[in-house]
Amino acid sequence: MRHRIPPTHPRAKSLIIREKLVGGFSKGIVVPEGLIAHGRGEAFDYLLGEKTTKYAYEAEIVAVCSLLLSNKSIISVNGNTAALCAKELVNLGNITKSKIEVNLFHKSMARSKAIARILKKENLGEVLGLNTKSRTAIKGISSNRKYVDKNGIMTSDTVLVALEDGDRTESLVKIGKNVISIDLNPLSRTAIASNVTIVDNIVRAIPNMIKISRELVNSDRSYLLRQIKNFDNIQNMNKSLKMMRRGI
Ligand code: PTJ
Repeated sequence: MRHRIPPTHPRAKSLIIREKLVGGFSKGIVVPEGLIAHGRGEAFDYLLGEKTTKYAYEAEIVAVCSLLLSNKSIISVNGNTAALCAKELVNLGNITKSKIEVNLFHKSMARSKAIARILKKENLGEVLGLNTKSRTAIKGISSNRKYVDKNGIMTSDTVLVALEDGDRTESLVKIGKNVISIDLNPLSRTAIASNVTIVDNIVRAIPNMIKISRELVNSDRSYLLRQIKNFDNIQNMNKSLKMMRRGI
């Protein structure tokens, strides 16, 4: 870490997250745009009281049920998510048997390799998204996010995305993927287009989902399906929005 954050500082948690991103930027993992994106997320998080709401937790339960029920689930990793919670993403992937694919908006092979290195350091066996031979493109996406792995996102049934742009989320849903997103902005196109939207900070959402996965991994399929059936994503997002209004 570049700067030591005094643990007694009232904003210590938030400052440590910033330092992680700045560290990720120095190592070539995070793009400058990622720092700006984080600032937007922080503003929404402030309105939530920087806590996981009960609605976000409900969405996290449903997201885990979807991952556990999927035949081929994939966690999509970008610069910010790798810098903030590489270890936890690998952990969640292991428990839910989800593969991990690097997918970047601001694409660069050097950055993909740097992200793959930190995932491997967390003992991830296979990192998808780097092999140009198995690369294919999703139609209808103008950005470099369209490039996905034939053996990963392209042939998956469920995709977990975080800090994502709306274009790819909409396209993934259009081609029949079940999309789970983690996005602090409940008004974003990603949040609106997703099948399950988690309005929470990724640094809280992923550890919560690890805990939930451990609790649910041996549950009956019928129990998992029931949780999904009883969930209304739009209603849940509106409740998060109401909490933010109350925050103001
Ligand atoms: O590493 P790359 O090249 O793939 O680029 C990643 C960024 C983040 C730059 C790119 O995906 C981007 O520009 O994202 P957007 O369109 O700014 O969207 C990011 C969304 O994530 C916004 O709605 C933010 O509110 C939200 N967000 C930011 N930080 C967090 C967050 N959501 C959850 N947890 C956060 N920590």
